[in-house]
Amino acid sequence: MVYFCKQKAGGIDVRLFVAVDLSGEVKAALEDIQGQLKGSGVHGRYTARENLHITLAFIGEYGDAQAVLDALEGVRFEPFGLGLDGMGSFGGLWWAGIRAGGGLKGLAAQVRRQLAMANIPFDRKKFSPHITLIRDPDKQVIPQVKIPDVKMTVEGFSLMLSERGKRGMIYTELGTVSAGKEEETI
Ligand code: 3AM
Repeated sequence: MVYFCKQKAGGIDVRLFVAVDLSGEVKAALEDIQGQLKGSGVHGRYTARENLHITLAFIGEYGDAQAVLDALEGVRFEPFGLGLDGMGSFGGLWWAGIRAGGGLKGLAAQVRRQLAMANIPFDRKKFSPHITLIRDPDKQVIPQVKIPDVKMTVEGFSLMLSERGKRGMIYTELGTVSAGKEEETI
């Protein structure tokens, strides 16, 4: 586990979630899709490039980020590949789908198991792998888009802090867990 922001990892309640960060290439492909949506006249709250991620578990307001980091440290996984796979929606939230074999679901399951074992509350809704591209689009139907053929290897995941900024959400990595390693030093 690498800790990035120790000063933010304790004390008052903060909004937390666990996520896989995406490679520059995958983010560029997602921006390409967002560009196609914009080109089709879709307006709404597009996810900023730096906020594109895959949520593994949503914890919400919680006071002890250090305890969460400690729990996540117990997750063991091997690197796995993922690619993009079409688009879908949860009501007014449009997302890019993910093709990842069992690796991603296995990782989410393990993350959630570790949180549960440490009595850290999280949203128990079934994991549905997605990357949010836009919220509150002003159209009902997703236009036809071409999904770029990109792939990346997931080598780690992070505990994220979510804060409301003047221009939208600001996500900050509090720590990261790497694949295939017993112990990590800074
Ligand atoms: O962008 P995605 O969908 O991956 O939607 C929020 C975002 O996920 C989700 O947590 C991620 C970081 O904010 N989220 C926010 N509030 C939530 C809630 N009350 C939530 N997920 C479940 N329950």
